[in-house]
Amino acid sequence: MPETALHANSKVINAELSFEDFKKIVINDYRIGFESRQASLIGRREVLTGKAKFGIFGDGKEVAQMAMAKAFKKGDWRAGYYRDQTFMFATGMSNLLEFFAQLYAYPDVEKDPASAGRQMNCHYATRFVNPDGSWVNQAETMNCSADISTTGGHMPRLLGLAYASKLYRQNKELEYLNTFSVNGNEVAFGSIGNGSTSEGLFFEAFNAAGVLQVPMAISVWDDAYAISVPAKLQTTKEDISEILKGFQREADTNGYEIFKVRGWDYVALCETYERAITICRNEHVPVLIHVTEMTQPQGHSTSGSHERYKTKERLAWEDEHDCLLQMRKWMIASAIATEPEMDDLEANAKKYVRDCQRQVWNELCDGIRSELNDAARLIDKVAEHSAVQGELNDLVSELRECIDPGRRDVVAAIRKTLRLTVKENNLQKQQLINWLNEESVKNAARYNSKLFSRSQYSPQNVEHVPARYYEDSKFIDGREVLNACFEANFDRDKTIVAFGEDVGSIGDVNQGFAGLQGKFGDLRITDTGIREATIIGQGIGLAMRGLKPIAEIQYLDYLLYSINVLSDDLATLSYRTYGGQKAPLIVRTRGHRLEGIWHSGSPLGLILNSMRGLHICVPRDMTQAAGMYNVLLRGDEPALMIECLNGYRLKERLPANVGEFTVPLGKAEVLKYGTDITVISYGSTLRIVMEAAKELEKLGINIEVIDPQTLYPFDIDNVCGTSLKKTSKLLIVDEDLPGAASAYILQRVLEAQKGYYSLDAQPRTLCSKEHRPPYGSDGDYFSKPSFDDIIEAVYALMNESDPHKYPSIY
Ligand SMILES: Cc1ncc(C[n+]2csc(CCOP(=O)(O)OP(=O)(O)O)c2C)c(N)n1
Ligand SMILES: [Mg+2]
Repeated sequence: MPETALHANSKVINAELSFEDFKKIVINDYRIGFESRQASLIGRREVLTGKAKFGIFGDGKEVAQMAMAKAFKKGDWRAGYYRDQTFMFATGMSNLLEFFAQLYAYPDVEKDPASAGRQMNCHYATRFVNPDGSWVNQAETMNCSADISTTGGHMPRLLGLAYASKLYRQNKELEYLNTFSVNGNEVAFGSIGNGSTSEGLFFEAFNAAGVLQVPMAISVWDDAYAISVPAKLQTTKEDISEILKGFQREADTNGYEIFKVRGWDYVALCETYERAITICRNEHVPVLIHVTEMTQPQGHSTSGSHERYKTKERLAWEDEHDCLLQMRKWMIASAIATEPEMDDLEANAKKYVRDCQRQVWNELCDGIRSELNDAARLIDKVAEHSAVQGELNDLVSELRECIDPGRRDVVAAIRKTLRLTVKENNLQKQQLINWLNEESVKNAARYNSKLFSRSQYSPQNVEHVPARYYEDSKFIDGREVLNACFEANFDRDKTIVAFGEDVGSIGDVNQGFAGLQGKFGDLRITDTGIREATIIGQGIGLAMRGLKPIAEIQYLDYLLYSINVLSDDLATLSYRTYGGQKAPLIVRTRGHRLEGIWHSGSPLGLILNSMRGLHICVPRDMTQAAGMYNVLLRGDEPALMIECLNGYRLKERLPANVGEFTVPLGKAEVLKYGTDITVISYGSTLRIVMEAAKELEKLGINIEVIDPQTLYPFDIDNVCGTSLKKTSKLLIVDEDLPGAASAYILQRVLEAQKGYYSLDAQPRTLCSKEHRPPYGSDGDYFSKPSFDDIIEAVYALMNESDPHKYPSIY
């Protein structure tokens, strides 16, 4: 029996609520919890019998989630993890049909609105972007940001979702955005497992929310384990709320309200959530609700069994403290329901969940069966006139006998048919090919689409406006060009905010935002702590909630401290929700050559390989950067902007339309026309390439220099490939490691643009050394492509093709 009896003054029994009404509410809660449990039990069976691939469920966590759901309102947000099915059912943000659809990887957004079959089961999301790319009215809906599988990986985003409420409450200029917020009265609910609180991201986000004082309610579901690893090996004192006590706010400090409650105590849970969320919502104070004594009736996931690592005593304790069992006992003891009534409810719930499961499975199978039958009929027709009729008949029989066929079985059978009949002039084959082509389009939409929004609001659709200069246009420092661009955009669009280390008061370390905090206020241009991962998360949350954030990472070298968030969360967002969510965040940073192991990084290979789903902008100067910002600030897709660290004080001409002109993404530019060699480079090295080009002319060599400007997308008009047709020789000058970004560029130019067919010499890359560049100018000279290196690399190519005209230098 729960120790917590129903207190006479309990808020669960509201004075205005009759006992009958109260009973109905409790019984309904129990029904939701029990259905959720059945879903877990059936779900596990579906995996073990092979219909689903993997299962991880929320059994043992049901009661706390019903209580949490009671405090969750329209306009609120969730960022949580895979245990939250009961909460999702109780709020109506998901249901049993969707639960099973995702379990079976049903690739249909109507069936699995969270991910269209792309995510593992129990990865939740609501759709807050309409099919035309516009936002839904988030103030009128309950909102769930899309889960990711990395435990703790959602914490930075949770911070951002909560921070948006602070901006909506405090910045009166945003009041008109009432489809995103009602005066910032929303709470961002987070959930995390006890084990995952060991992650750095948890602590970083936890501290930041305490500093920022945002309405973030973080629930820790504590079942004393993280797969097999017990609390003793996870958490100091085995108790997360105990060790976080220093965050408790006091009369004259900021901080948290911290609550601790047992996961099987329905009444205490309801009371705790009501109290905690009221404080969080009204006072904009983050709260921690540590829910202890939770269980895992089926163990961690379908990957193993917990009998392997839990003692008999622990397993017996878990049986006894199963939250639904405890709630049931309490309901009977409190005369809320009789035992037969409970039996009845449970029997109905079991049947209902089973019916839902069967319905989804049958619908999925019917769809695939009908495709299979189409394909089988077409293969039969090919077989009628084929020399390999027997083999084809066997293939069709095998296909028809498939027990749980997938689309891969259907498509593989067709592809095999085409291979087997490759030398036959069989007229029936064309129908098969046509059918396969049609299915390929559908399968590409199912499995390979929506890496970017590509909606009407995509930066690709932002109108091209050339930069305008007058005769008296001034030459000013590059940083001042950026500063003017930011000022114009902040004036134009009240939703734009910028934040990062040293961005606020001094206007960033290179003064791109200098003076702008004074003009636009510290809610729009804001300093943050040193916490790269949550700076990105802050941006993701704001961007999801209709604001236009520029999140600054002080130097490119420090992007690594946020790469998990960029790669796992931001880059996958559109894809993993099938375009149902977006976060048009601009990540601003500066990099390439300066001096020192952590101040001269250019790890574009790493970035390109981990951030597909973001535009990667590598402008050669601040004017080009400004033109790209003008595009991105008007678009709805995320991007990383890498400014040239050594370019802020170089003189550039200020465009008259500095806040409006655009540099389209993916448009390569020929900086110098030439005939002998195509040289592709980007960012800071371009200046050196251009100097080298002058010297090379003295040696009788005329190079063509191309700046792709963005590495993703890369040169969409094939400027590089076209240049190669003229020069037939290729050199890539890249500050990244050998075989890193340059390998990517080679793939784009030689394979995608078919540049290979234009070559008459081996393509070359000139990169940095494999170590990071040491400090000092000599370190730079001997580590990164230098003026001399470029000249010699170009010359060597010419020497190779005509040693008489270009005799060897050495
Ligand atoms: C970053 C990361 N590391 C490891 C894993 C593998 N993993 C998945 S669940 C899990 C245990 C999580 O335990 P806990 O946070 O206590 O949550 P519970 O499953 O117990 O509710 C681990 C280690 C992961 N998904 N992500
Ligand atoms: Mg756990």
